[in-house]
Amino acid sequence: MFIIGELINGMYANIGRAIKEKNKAIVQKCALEQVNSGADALDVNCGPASHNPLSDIQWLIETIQEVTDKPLALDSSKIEVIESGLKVIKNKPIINSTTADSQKLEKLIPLAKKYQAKLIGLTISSKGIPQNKDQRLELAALIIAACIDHDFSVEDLYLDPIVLPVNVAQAQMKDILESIKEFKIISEPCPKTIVGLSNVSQGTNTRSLINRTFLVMAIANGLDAAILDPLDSELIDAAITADLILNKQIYCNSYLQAYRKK
Ligand code: THG
Repeated sequence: MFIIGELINGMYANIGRAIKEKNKAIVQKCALEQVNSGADALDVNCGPASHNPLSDIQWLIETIQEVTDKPLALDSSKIEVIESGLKVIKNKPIINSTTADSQKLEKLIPLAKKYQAKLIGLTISSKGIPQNKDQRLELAALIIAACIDHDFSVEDLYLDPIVLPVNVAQAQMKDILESIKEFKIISEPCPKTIVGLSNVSQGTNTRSLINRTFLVMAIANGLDAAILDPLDSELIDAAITADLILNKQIYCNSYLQAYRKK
């Protein structure tokens, strides 16, 4: 499981304040804690309150790159913010994200090629969030077709079915999980899959348990990557154990210690 730490997001009060006050220490501590807990990459999002997202994203990236060389996922719905971030990123970037809308695909796929970035494709369009599995697969096929048209490797594409909170979209959970499995059979070579895990538990009072249970079910459906809170050690242990049960790691009595990434 490829783990992208979600905590550098201006939506969190401490990070929002750090961006405003240009407090490097808070951002750098958050980056290192996530990496030391097993994050393979870090999501970077200025948050909805940023007045200067083009410069804020560059400040965040440069601040994080002073303490770690892990890949960074540029998380913004604005193409200009992603483009601004790409200019200062050192290691192989992850673009988070494009939608299935042609005006986004036509700009972001060439940018991903230019910067040799991985690309996250949300199965969403200007018509809104899909209501079922078929709509998700239709949007996934549009994104894959655009990648093929631009000669962008589908293996560098991570399709995201859009995870919704279980307390508002309970009837869709099964479709979301099945989409993860079926995205893989749309094309050969097949795309990778990713979710924003914490969405599933928003507004509930058993967040950690819901996150952990959904993650294990998604891994059973073939999930490749997740944006999540790596400081939740029970969540990380569940992901390691799910990989073990799927025979991706060799069992030993101390497998948790052995496979926790340092
Ligand atoms: N897919 C992709 N990228 C994404 C998402 C996705 N990026 C953003 C988001 N979804 C993933 N990141 C988060 C980060 C935090 C929370 C949820 C998802 C979260 N935050 C607390 C809340 O809203 O309750 C905030 C708590 C606080 O303010 O302190 O749950 O789906 N590709």
